Amino acid sequence: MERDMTDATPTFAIVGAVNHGKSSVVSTLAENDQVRISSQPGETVECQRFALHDLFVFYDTPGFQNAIEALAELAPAAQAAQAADPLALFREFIARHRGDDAFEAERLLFQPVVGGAGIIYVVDGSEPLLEIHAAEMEILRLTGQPRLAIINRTSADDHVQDWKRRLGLHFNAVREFNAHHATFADRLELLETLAGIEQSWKPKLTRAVAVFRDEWDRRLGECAEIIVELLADALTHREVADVDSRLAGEKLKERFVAALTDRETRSHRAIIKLFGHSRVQAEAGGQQLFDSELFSADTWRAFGLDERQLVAAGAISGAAAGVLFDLATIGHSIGIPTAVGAGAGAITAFVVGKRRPELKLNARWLPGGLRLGGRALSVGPYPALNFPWILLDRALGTFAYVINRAHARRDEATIQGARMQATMEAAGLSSTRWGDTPRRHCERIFALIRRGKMRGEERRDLRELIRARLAEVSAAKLAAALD
Ligand SMILES: Nc1nc2c(ncn2[C@@H]2O[C@H](COP(=O)(O)OP(=O)(O)O)[C@@H](O)[C@H]2O)c(=O)[nH]1
Ligand SMILES: [Mg+2]
Repeated sequence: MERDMTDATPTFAIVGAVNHGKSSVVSTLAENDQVRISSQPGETVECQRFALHDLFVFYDTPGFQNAIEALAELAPAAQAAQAADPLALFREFIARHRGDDAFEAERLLFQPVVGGAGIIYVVDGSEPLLEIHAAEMEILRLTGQPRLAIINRTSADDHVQDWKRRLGLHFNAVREFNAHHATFADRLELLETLAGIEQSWKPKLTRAVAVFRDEWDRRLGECAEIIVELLADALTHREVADVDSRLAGEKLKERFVAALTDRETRSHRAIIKLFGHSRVQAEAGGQQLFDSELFSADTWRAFGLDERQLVAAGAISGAAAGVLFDLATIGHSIGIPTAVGAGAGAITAFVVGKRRPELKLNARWLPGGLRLGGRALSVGPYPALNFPWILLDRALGTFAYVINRAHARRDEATIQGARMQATMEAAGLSSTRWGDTPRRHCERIFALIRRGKMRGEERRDLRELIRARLAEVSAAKLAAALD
């Protein structure tokens, strides 16, 4: 590590009392859900290094062990030295106590600091401020290194005001930060605060913050790409079987549903991974990612467009996609007045509403066939108007879940689709809330996908439309609603 921060990656030692949430803060800031967190005090026994995209380095430390005695030794030395090189005192302290069990934690904690690291002091605002904490703060002040204090809370008890008063005397900045509920915006804000605590570090840190922001945009773009690929595959998927094979129609439909379900799960897993989560499940115990599956009646009621929007979507894609609907049958069964006349798609949407249309089994000659020129049974592509919107809503729900889950969480989770949808709906983020213009634009692209005619240009448009939605979701604070 360099003393001079102008070239080195901005580095911070996370220090504080044992069990005040140091490792949790590191985990959330570094987007790393593998940081060791324990309810057993004193579990962190060495400094561990974690990097955030090679832009910031954080050292998780064991915390203080013997702050009062360490201060008794350091304070008179500091006074004698008149702060010529404050870190020299700490280097001497480390050398003097080599092999000394009484100051093992302090030795480890001072190590990155004497190497030039800035200090992030984590305190638990639900614990009372004690004399020992005052000693810790004083030691940190003696280092002369830039210092940020973070007030985290591990329970509802509230001593935050006491902490704030005291921390304000010893630190360049004091911020509240909830290690379990921090969003991207919260993390960004904290990194920006770090950039402001020391003038000479500012250019480097400001650059790192800007690159981190770009990195986030890049991931939103990648996530949008995952969703575009899902839509392109799902809207064109077809299961085919030889008519002579024993694969009955129902079996073929099952195979179709299973293939699309599996395709969706793969995308959701990719999204979960993109945001660095390994404790969030795309499926649990063989069940689907969502408690109600992609093709369940509940899903079709809750997700996607509303009736009015479906009629509009039908007018766009019915005409454009050339999807053939069994108009005669539908017309007869409910007696649609001919005056509806908004195109086949609109009528289908009108009739079907938000119910899931049945999968149709086709027996036909396929060009080339399964065997050359053979007759084949097929299921799909699935023309239901709401299908892409349901896929979109569910993917956005998964995205919203993972970006609002702090990496400090150590519980295993399975995403609850219906709950995500309710949260998104309440926050105005579900697809029913899209403006008419982007929705129509999407609808036209969906129609092109279904006809196998999406070109690079439209693909890019779709990606940008989805990316804009992701940006909107990422700006919303949903973390507390997801617990
Ligand atoms: N509810 C809640 N618990 C937290 C939070 N931060 C830490 N904890 C818990 O407090 C305990 C100690 O956290 P840890 O990060 O290991 O503290 P350290 O010893 O300072 O590294 C663990 O059981 C954490 O799960 C928080 O923001 N909310
Ligand atoms: Mg720890």
